[in-house]
Amino acid sequence: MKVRVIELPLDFGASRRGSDMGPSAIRLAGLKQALADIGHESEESFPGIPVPAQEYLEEGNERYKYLAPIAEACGELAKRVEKAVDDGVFPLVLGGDHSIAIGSLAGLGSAYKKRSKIWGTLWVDAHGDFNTPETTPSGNIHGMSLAAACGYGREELCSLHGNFRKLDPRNVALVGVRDLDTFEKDNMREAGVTVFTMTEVDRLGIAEAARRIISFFRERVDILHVSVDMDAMDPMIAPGVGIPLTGGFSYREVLLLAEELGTSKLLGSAEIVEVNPVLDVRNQTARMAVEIISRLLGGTIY
Ligand code: NNH
Ligand code: MN
Ligand code: MN
Ligand code: MN
Repeated sequence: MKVRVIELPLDFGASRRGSDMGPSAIRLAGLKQALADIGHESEESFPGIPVPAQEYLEEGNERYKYLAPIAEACGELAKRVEKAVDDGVFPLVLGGDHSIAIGSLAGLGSAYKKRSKIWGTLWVDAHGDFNTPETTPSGNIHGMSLAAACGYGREELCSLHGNFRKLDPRNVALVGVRDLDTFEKDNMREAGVTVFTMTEVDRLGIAEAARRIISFFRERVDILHVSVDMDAMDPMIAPGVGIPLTGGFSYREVLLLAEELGTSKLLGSAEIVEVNPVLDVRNQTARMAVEIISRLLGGTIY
């Protein structure tokens, strides 16, 4: 299968700078070779999506900072992701902070709607990213991206790339979650997303949790997107993220989950975000990202 790498080096959806360097760190960590090693040809989506530097932008409203430039870049990302599905290649989106998922999910929503395919999303993240401008504690749009794709939040984001709800929240599951804001939880309950908490992972073990996650999607959808925020991992293995939060996935847990997803035949697209080389140690987090991508795309140990 051909993989099309689509990069969106945008970091102003978050308050820590630096995730705009994520895509080049992931390339440097050997992405192309890793894909070739498991038998995938890869190509890049050229020319890159133009992104202004944060220093030259107006922050705008403090409840949804940098809304206009985020919407613009995400609109371009949505087109490219939709085109990749249309071209029959596997879209692999590299961020950037997690606000870029608004573009990926809009592109996928549009591509699958015209094919009448039912699709879902697995959100691998320490956070829910289910705030709205009313509930956000920070005004950072990376904390609102999943909500926007499910139709909650600013019109500019919800109606990006087509005036319809891109993703049905009943076909959304989150895993890795260990830090939700109070009112964000209310939003999630109202929307009806499913959360596999870290407590459940602890109780069941990752193998059984992965089995349940995969059957959740098998029962509901034709095709699955996975969006991986590197802060789902424990900071021991992924220190290069904006908000490192203790108690995340271990190296072996995340690779097992990725491998089970990779062999499930459900995956139609993937996205890796929040690799922040400014905060990283010897590019460790980008190398971890490459290992995760390799398993998601069907790479196995033997
Ligand atoms: N929930 C917080 C907010 O809305 C933090 C979100 N930060 C993330 N999300 N890194 O993945 O601002
Ligand atoms: Mn996130
Ligand atoms: Mn997060
Ligand atoms: Mn938080």
